[in-house]
Amino acid sequence: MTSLIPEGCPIVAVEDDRTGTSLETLKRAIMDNLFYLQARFPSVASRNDFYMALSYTVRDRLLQRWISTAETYLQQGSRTVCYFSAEFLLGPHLGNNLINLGIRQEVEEAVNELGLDIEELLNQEEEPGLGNGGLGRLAACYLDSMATLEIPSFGYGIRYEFGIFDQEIRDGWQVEVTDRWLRYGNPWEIPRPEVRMPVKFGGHTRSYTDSDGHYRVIWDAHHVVEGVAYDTPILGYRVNTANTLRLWRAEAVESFDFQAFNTGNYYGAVRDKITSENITKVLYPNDEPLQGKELRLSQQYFFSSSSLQDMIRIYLQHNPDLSKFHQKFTVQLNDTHPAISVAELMRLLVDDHHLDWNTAWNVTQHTFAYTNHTLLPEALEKWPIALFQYLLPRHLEIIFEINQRFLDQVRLHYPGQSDPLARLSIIDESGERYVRMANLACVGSYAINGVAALHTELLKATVLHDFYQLYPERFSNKTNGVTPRRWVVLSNPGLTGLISEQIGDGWIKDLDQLGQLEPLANDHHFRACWGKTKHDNKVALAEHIQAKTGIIVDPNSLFDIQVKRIHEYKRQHLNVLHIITLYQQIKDNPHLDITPRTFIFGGKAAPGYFTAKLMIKLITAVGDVVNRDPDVAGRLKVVFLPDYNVTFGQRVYPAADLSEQISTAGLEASGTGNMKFSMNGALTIGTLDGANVEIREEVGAENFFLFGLTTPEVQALGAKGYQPWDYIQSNPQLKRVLDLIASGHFSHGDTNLFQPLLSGLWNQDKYYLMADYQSYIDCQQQVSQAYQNREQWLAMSILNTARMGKFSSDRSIQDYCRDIWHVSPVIIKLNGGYQ
Ligand code: Z15
Repeated sequence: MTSLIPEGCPIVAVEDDRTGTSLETLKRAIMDNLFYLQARFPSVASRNDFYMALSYTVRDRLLQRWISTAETYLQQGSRTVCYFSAEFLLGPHLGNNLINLGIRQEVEEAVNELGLDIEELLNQEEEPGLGNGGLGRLAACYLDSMATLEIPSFGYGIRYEFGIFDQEIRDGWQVEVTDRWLRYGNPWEIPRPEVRMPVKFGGHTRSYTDSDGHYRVIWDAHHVVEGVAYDTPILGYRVNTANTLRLWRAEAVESFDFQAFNTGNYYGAVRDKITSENITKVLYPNDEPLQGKELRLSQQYFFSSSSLQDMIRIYLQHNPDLSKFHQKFTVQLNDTHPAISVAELMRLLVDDHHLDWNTAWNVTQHTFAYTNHTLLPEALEKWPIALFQYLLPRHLEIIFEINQRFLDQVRLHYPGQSDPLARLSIIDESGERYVRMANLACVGSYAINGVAALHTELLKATVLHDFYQLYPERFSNKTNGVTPRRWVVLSNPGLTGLISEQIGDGWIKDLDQLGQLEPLANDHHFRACWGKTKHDNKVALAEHIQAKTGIIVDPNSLFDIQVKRIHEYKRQHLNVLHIITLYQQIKDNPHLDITPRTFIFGGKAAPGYFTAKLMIKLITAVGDVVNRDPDVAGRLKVVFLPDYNVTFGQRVYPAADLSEQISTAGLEASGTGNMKFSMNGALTIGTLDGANVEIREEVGAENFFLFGLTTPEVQALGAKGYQPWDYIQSNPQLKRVLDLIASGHFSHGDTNLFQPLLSGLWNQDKYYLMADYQSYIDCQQQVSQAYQNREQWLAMSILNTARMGKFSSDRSIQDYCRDIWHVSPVIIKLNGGYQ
């Protein structure tokens, strides 16, 4: 191994202050960083100064591993996975890095001795909210697992200056506030101002034939932006592997024909700078997006191009021959957001590096693999041809060429048939012409996968059916998973201690070992300990709720929780119909013996999604009435916790008794919150949708509360002509619930407020709430009864956790490595500080 230290240079003992973990060293390092990085002394230092000093201290201990990792990958030329994602919803770093380094205890002591409180410092961190929901959080769990499994890998994405908005609730309505997460600095990122990639936009193409007779295309862009790299180390759990998440920030290139374009036009030049830097300003706040905006396509192209150029640069340092690029790198496309990469890699190889088309196509096609995350038709991305022509003229030509060659193949497969051709074409020509990004991704990838068994089957049967007919061998399922490090060890230390006392701590890296808990489900003493842990977590959440909302909740009540993006297909309003049903039962009979429940909601609505915002208003409005009604006498409480994010998720999953996973069957691709709840011992009430199907298979039908129509039943009902009215008319209880909302009971007499929601349910009820209502209510009744039998409930809770091994993201990543990526672990040896 080559040393970074020049020959003969004495190695001084500095490594101890940067790498050591003894109490004294940690204390000294924190104070040193406070002085020399924050320029503060203790009596004037703010809590944030101490947070920064501590974070730099922890970061130093990562850097040693990070550098060894980079050196080892470089030397071994290891085959590497690049995970391309427009979103990485990481959550706070500090706590996670302490866990993965294994120095949580030592640091807590050091901090105490300095007169500080570790919890306060942990709470100081602004989480990087560089994602909307499930898709971005999945990417973050996968980075954790790839590092823990010692897989050579990079994450590539966008460094948004403003991540997902902060949500405030005013008068029961969502209000969006800018997320200024970088305001006080980010100690976890390392800017790499020397790693910059030019990214072109707009303009025109021209062609010529070079002296060797090759046809060449030149793209004369209208303007150029530079992608600048910002790196964040991603440490695995108790290993030396620290991989890199490289996020790109857009900067203006002032030199670009500055004179010609801007002579005497200083303002114009500065305006151009602003336009360039706009590209990475803000995350589009739509989960399952509905919007096709120019800036969004610019973001997608910007990070795809920067990342591919970076990979080519790295590759060429050691391998001259780009025709073997796909042997060193594989790229996972997280949804179609980076699918423009297919055309961009072709452009880079053909136009910039002069590979012939067929060789370039062979490389491209063997580089990419595509994950689909949704079946919702409105979420399948397509871009108007005119926008493409204007923004990415060369890519449009390349896409036409790819399409022509592809359709020639298809014609051989379907002689004389035009329908399959029209459906498979990358260009939608049924009306205004569009580029279909999912089609581009399928044509340009060697592997295509869905994110849960049911989802993959539905993909093959519906949205990607034609591609499945053509390329069955490309399709496979990779059921999602979540990292037990963040979602159990970090967020639920009580449960972690209890489990490890019984079965050791091997489960943290091998979650199937939780199976050893199964016999303990029958152990009365263990059940009691399990129950106490849950209760402690509920008390902690109750305190948090009171601090944030002023609402007092009873930790002995059943904590019934639904946290996720607000969307009609996820059916938070079905949950509300249950609450109102119980409320009416109490009003009819105030002495009714019911299981006390606390209903907790959290989640953001896309700012332009009116119905979702109205659903939030409905939840808060029902809460306002129910929480105050003396007849209810505290037996029902409804809480909407503002600003649901990763940090709050960490408080919520450990405290849940019941997990609400109630989407219309066939619409939630997988879900991952469902897994976090079960791992922490919550029982699920759910439909046969997404990963719920597999969760129920694993935990056993007797430990899962199932209700609702199945996917085929939903489809059949839709086909025969669904009439929500039939269900309302024949169900007086349901009708009363709807009428109570309509009467203005929850809106100070305003009978208009909730009309848009109600008329949606009466008229089309796109998500089948009316059809599933009674089944849901009956199932909730079983939940209430089951909760009364505490011993039985605890046994079911233990079995849920014990049987969650499959849903570790380590299992998902092993599946990807084995079936798609064909990469293997590379063990990193530590070489001390500088060596
Ligand atoms: C998103 O968060 C998901 C799908 C999408 O197409 C977009 Cl744009 C965002 C979610 C799915 O809704 C969810 O079911 C799945 O668990 C998650 O992706 C990760 O696969």
